Formats: sequence, structure tokens, C-alpha cells
Amino acid sequence: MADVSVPDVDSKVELAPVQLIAPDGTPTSDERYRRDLPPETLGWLYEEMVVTRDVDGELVNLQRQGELALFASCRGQEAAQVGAAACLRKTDWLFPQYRELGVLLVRGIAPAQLGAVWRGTWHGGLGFTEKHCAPLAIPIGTHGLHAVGAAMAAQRLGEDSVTVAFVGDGGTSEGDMHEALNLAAVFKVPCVFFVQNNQWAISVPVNHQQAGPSIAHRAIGYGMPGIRVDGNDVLACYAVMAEAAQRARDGDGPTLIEAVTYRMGPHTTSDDPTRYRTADELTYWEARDPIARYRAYLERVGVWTPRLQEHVENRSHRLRTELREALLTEPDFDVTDMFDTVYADITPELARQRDELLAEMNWEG
Ligand SMILES: Cc1ncc(C[n+]2csc(CCOP(=O)(O)OP(=O)(O)O)c2C)c(N)n1
Ligand SMILES: [Mg+2]
Repeated sequence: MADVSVPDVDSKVELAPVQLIAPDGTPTSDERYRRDLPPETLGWLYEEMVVTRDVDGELVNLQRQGELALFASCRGQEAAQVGAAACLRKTDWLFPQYRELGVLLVRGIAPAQLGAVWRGTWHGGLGFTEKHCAPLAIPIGTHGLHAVGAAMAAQRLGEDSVTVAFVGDGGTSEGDMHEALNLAAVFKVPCVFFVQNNQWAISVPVNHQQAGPSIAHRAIGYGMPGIRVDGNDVLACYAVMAEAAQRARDGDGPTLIEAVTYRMGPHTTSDDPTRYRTADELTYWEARDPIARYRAYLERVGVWTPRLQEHVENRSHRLRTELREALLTEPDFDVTDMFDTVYADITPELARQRDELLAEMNWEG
């Protein structure tokens, strides 16, 4: 007879996000998670956050100068992205949405590779896969299923790698994400869903994404642990993701993490957020800036030094220069690559489409 017993799952989700550093840089009273990472790791997290913000600014400038078609800034989300990516292994597969510059930088993907995607000179970030990172997902929510599929593959191959789907608050409302979460929980796959609740999905506020208490609370219905974390606190994001990744690696299944953060810039360079949000809201979040907070903490514990700052600024300057040079000098891609890279061997239908396009391009009538 079929087993009809009710699974025994923890059905409590705390509404208060896990926070290890308060907005003024002082440690909180939370005792559940560790703050005592080695000083080199603490400094490296700061470096990655600052570099992310600077490279992000350079990409915005490049778009303003007409060099990129579009760009989606992650300003304000550096702690969530760096913290979540930094605690993973290099062989864990990452599935980004499109705003994950910080995640890609931590993974060692050159800024120019991302810039080329937004410039349209290389499509979708195919080369990211060399760093165990999937191409950007512009169709919202689709990559949740890819992450779960990859996790199922790892499970069947007996690997101990973890996959992470980086999703937006808006992305959690997509049907694909429901299927992904449900499938992941039922088959206990090693996948972590890291939702950056940046309060907005273009001009739609997060309270239009669900009628429940929070995004993390949905985990109860799926039968997986759900946890809210302060997404502007890099150490909290690191600790919570490290715990979820370990759970997945140990064979204990997926976790739904909701990192509460804020998108400080527009949705993309084509958006004007003053049409739908107030200056007061921005002021509120500016006081919770993830980088200022973390720097204050590092000063307190003696890790921030003028030398560290100089090192960070030098690297930032170098990466911005490399980005600009690479983008402006690299040739456009060969348009036939678009067809040739879909499958290992091109299908007859794709070959027909490719030949049709080439014929059109050569048409001189
Ligand atoms: C399937 C699909 N529907 C609609 C869109 C249009 N769209 C682009 S971004 C976006 C909002 C996504 O918001 P969220 O998931 O919160 O991510 P954020 O942009 O805030 O990082 C929408 C609806 C899309 N890209 N794909
Ligand atoms: Mg959002």
C-alpha cells in the first residue's frame, strides 16, 4: 500500500531576518551563526563587494555612453550576492537571473564577459559555464528548473556538488519557480533557492507577489526549510548560505532563503524609478547600505586598514580599465555561432534557419 503518512518537516519560519551585523556596524546578539571567519576571508568579502559596486558603476557609465544596449545594476545587493557566492565551492553550479554581477565576480568571471552580453557582442554568457555558472536567464523563473535539473543530475551521478538558483522576488511568482521548488523538495535535491527580495519587480512592489507573511514562508508548503536573512549583511548571507549548502551536500535537500535587500538603482538603465517610488524609501535604505555597514564592522574588528582600501581600489581600477578596453576592442561575434552552439550537433531545422539568415545577409537586391 502507498505510504500516506504526513512527512515530518519543520514548519516554522522566523519573520525576523537573521542579522549578524547591525546597520551601524556593531555585532548583533545572534549566537546561532559564526562571525569569526579568518581575517583574510573578511577582507576578501569587503574587496568583492567594493569591486562589484565599482564595476557596476562602470557598466552603467558604458551604457550611458552608448556602448551597452542595456544594463541591470545590482547596486545595494552586493552583500547578498557576494555573501551567498563566496561560501560555495568552485564546482557548485550557479544559475543567475540577470542582476548577479557580484555572484559572477566572486566566481572569477571577467567583467568584460558580462559586459559583452549586455553589449550584444556575445550571446547570453555561454563562456560562464567554464566557471560552473549558467548563462543569464532573462525569462523570469525559467532557470529555477535548470538548477533543479542540474541538482538531480549531480544526485544521480553521486557527486556532492550543490546548485544555487538566484531568483528575484518577482521571479518567485512564476509558475516555473513553483514547479522547481516542488520538484526539488519532493526529490530532496541538492539545490538552494536564494531569493533576493529587493522590494521591487520593475514597478511592482513585493507585497503584490504573495498574500502570505513572506517569501520564505512558502517553504512550509513545499516541505523544505525556509529562512529570512538580512540581505544587506554580508556575514549573515554567508552564514545562512553555508548552512543551506551543507544541508544540500549532506543529502538533506533544498532550502529556500529570502535575502531582504534593496535595489538602489533603477530596474535597468531604461527605467525611471522616480515614477513609482519615493525619495524617503531610498533614504531609508541608504542608511542600511551593505558596504558602509560592513566597513564599519571591519574597522571595529581591526580588519579594515588603509592598505586594504588601497589594494581594493587598485584592483577595482584595473578591472574597470580592462572591462572598457576589452569591450571596445573585441570584434562582434560570428552570427552563425548562434545556431552552432545550441546543441553539440546542429539539428536540420537550425541549419535551415542559419542558411536562411546567411542568404538574407548576403542578399544584395
Ligand atoms: C517570463 C517573463 N515575464 C516577464 C518578463 C519581464 N520582466 C523582466 S524583469 C521583470 C521583473 C523581475 O523582478 P524580480 O524577479 O524581482 O527581479 P529584479 O529585477 O528585482 O532583480 C519582469 C516581469 C520577463 N523577463 N520574463
Ligand atoms: Mg525584485
